[in-house]
Amino acid sequence: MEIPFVLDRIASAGAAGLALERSPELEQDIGLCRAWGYPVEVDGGRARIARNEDLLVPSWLESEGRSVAWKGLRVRGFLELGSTNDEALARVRDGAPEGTLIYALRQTAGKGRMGRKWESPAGAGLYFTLVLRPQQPLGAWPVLTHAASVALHRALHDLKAHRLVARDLAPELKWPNDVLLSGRKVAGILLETAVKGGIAEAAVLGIGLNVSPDSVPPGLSDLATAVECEARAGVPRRWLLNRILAHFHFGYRIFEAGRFGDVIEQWKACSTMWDGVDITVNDGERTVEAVTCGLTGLGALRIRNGSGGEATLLAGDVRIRRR
Ligand code: BT5
Repeated sequence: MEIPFVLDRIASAGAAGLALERSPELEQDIGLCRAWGYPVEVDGGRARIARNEDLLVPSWLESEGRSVAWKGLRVRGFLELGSTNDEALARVRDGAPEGTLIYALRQTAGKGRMGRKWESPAGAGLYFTLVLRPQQPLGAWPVLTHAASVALHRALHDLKAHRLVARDLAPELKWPNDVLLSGRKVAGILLETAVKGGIAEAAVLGIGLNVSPDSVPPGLSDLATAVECEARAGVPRRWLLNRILAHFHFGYRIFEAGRFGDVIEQWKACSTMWDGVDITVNDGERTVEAVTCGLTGLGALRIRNGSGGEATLLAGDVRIRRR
């Protein structure tokens, strides 16, 4: 269900507020916005919403995102969706341009890789997907996951640099698509390709980031964490999303310039697990023990097994073995 349009109208009216022509539909829409956490005030026949850095209002995100980076940003906000990636794929089929951003306050069927689930409770995290129409060859598109990981890493660093939190969160990247805080997963990335007539026409880049403690799946507290758990402070979601978009835009320009190796070097600078680390790797079929020995120029993981044989992994699940 899309966020009622009246929220954007109220948000755009600023402190003066929006003069209301009262109707049952309008009352219902304002009630819905409030129920989903938007503190709309109605006073003297005018509706207002106080601006802060946390609220995910489509028009605010669109104007802020356009001013920092994505000139063509088009934001569609949903209270609830199955999956923002699925919505983005559907919109690609209808011709959605690059820079279309879909976000939801809650996902009921958030997707991980290989048919897994991404738990996405209401208002607790950031769940969003960006439509991209890369000009680079399809074989290089996986590098977009690395660019997104770097963007998340930098945005999390910014929290301390901009004094929004007192603690350095020390984010760490784990191949291929995880962002960790204190060794636990705080964000995941799902890159999917939209194919039309056998030709890849767009990439949809989905990101799930746990922000408040409620976003950590109850059964996964050993493996997962949230930004606010690590920061021990409240963290404004829209500010964070804007930082992620700005950093990703920077990385995407490097990608579109064909400088894939530069993106991979940036990724390596944010991770300690890509060289000389004992891992267990599952490639979907079997699990083996190995040692990491670098990344290829397109971000595939090089590994060496116990008998000295080397292999290159394009996808898979990696666990770090502590000696
Ligand atoms: C991922 O998959 O990490 C990709 C997650 C991408 C989610 C975003 S949200 C917006 C967009 N729309 C979508 O539908 N998806 C994207 P994978 O590496 O396969 O990890 C999935 C595994 O992470 C699950 O099997 C759980 O073990 C764990 N997990 C599920 N929910 C989690 C959460 N909220 N926080 C941390 N771990 C979680």
